[in-house]
Amino acid sequence: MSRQPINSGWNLRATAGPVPSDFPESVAATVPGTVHTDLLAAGYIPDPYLDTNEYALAWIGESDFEYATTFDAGDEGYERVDLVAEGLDTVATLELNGARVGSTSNQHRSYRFDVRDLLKNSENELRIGFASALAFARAAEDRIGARPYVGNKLPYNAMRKMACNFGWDWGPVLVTAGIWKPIYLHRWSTARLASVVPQVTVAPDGTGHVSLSIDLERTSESEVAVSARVANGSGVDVAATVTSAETHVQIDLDVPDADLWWPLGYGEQALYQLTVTVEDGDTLLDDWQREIGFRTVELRMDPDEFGTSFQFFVNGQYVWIKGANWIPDDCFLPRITDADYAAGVRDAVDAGMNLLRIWGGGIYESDALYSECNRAGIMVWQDFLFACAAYSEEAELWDEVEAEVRENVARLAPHPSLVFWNGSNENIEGYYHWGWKEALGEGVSWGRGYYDDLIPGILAELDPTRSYTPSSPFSPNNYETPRDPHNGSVHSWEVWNRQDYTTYRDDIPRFVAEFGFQGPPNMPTLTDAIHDQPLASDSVGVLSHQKADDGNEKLRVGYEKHLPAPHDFDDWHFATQLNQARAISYGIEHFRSHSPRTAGTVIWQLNDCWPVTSWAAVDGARRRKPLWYALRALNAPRLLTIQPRPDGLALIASNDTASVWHGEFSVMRVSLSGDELARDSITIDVAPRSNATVTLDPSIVRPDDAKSELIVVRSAEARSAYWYFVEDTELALDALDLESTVTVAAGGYTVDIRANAFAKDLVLNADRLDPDAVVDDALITLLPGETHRFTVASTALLETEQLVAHPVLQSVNNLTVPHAVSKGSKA
Ligand code: BMA
Repeated sequence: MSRQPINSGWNLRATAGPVPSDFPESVAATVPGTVHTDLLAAGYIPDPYLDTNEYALAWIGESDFEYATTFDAGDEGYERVDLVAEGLDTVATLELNGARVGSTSNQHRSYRFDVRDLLKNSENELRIGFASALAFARAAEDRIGARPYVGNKLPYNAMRKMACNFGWDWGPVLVTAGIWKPIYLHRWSTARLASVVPQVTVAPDGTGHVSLSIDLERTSESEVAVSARVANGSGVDVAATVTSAETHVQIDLDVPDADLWWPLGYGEQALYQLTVTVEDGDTLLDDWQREIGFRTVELRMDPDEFGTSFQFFVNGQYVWIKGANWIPDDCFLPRITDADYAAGVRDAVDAGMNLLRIWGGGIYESDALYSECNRAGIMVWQDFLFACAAYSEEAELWDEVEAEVRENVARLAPHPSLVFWNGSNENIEGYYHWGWKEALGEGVSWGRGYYDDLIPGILAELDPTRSYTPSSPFSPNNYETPRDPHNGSVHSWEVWNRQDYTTYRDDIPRFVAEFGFQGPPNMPTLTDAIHDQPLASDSVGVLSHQKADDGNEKLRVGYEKHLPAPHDFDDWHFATQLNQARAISYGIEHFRSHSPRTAGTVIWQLNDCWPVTSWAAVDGARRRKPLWYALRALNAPRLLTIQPRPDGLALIASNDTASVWHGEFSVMRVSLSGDELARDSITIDVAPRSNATVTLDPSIVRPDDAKSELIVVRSAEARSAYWYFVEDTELALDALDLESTVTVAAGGYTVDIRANAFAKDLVLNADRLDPDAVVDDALITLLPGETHRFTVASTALLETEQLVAHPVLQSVNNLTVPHAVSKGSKA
């Protein structure tokens, strides 16, 4: 067996479409890659992510291209030589030495063609033509019937290509084409592993079980030895061999007393190597290796006093889900490196998360992302790729979906981090609540066949070890009420679209699989991408990097009840980032305080694919926004929050650890000038993995002067909790009055701050001075006399006074009490 990559000598030409007349005869191409990134590397197009370049480059998605290369292929005497394309984007026709090899129309599958008879011993020429995916989608829509979809007028639901490539409410329209995954010649004889699907379970007595379903492709019916082995490099080594002349082989392995894989915060992530080989005598014909882990995972959707639960259990243990939605990390998928995936997972781990949901408008994520999650203890929820649209069930689409689902379930099944499959994103909600049912009428398919029949059928065969829902949101008790907060999961979008974030408290949903609030990217990310003069929230570049319906207006309506109006663009930027963090904090503190009735939150969204104003916690240049720091605090193993309860304000101590939290809390009502007005102390044992609720004393909760007082709860083990009686629009804040000392320290700077007056939500935007600077914390509130040390990691030589000057150092005080307005800039 041998693999010969075909990754060099490629070039690219345009073959049809609205191509500019100066398009070069041929452009050097990178494989794997995309047309856009090749044209960018050749200097032919400007960066699509900058300013309004996206719009000027729309012709690329409307045009046809051809990739070509030549390669030598000696005859190595194998019975079969296959051309394997792991991923083609998307409408491709392949030709080898002038002969047609095949054609494709599904980005989410791999393709294998037997080309032995077409290959020459000397130079071979491979050509892959890519027809415009947009033109294909429009024609497919005519063939299979139009169905409703969201966003731009581009029918992404008529074909199998990453939906958000056609534009989303956080993403540009950049319709790609290209060889997006490796392509190679695979030479083999006798037999090869066509598919290996392990089902990994744990018996009640702790025995780990691996049940392997192995499919072979063969050139002959001779007997081969198929072996499987599970080992962990420290004592465990279990193996079995089956000799067979068949194309299907089943092997079962038991690992007594298996070490378990746990989510982050619950235990170790024990991993084992699973190896499968095929041998013919002494000759190794093929092999396959993956990391696996032993754990049980279960989504319990049980009727209870509140409705129907939606609770994840791992190894029998209830897990409060602290999750985030993950979108494709770059519009140009081949550009995403393993290091990018590692950094993305690090963003989740460092923020104390335990789950990523791979959203259905993107891709079946890469094994690199899953491997990072396996090692870090991040659980993965994978959507099947149907998002915010009705989908035709015509054979043309159905057959592609079937092939794609089989292949990706088999590919992803080994990963222990994968805990849950979900059929679609918002498609049941769309059918019943967005007018599709009425628009489509009776008897027109809309995708239910995929979610109710095709996918669960394939899962029953290939992966019965994981739970499945047909869509998110989903009500297990009633298919037609996916928005019902009492039953199953919800996507909470009334806040952001229509309602103030305080309405999060109106419901106690069972599980929140999406909710979010927008904020702009960090300033260097914004100014690297947008060169408007002057910059303003409504300047042309800023608006073209805001894709949400009425996005800026929703930002304004979202903060105006809570924050004083910003004076200039710098303050607008701070206020909107702050309000994003506030809105989500408000939601999560409420939701977490109701665990396990509410069993988790999955924020929309962790990452961005380009520089944009969006719901992301980490921006498109992987800079952590204030929301990210808020999430880290909200996901802390021990959290204090003050919440209204029927009998008054209550302190909720949330203990997401395995041991009892013996909490001693000091509770104070203080004035903004620092005077203690009432004091109480609470001592309480909070059981492991649970919340304790204590109603606060009336002396604490009744202010003398609501505008100048707050409640503070302190504990040695958790971040302080604050409660204000009025919004910041009314709060009697003074001008920011700090004493600060900046010291050069190993790896950067320390910024010591002492508040002379109450300082609310201090954010040190050090990346405004050094784009690579990273600050250790954000959103710090100080009573008069209190101190805080920020640590700034930076290798740049910074003007130390600037580190503590507006707008690098920001706070709500700056919004309340006008500071000098920066020249030439407006909100
Ligand atoms: C939901 C998601 C995404 C979208 C987000 C914000 O609909 O599933 O489609 O980006 O809300 O609007």
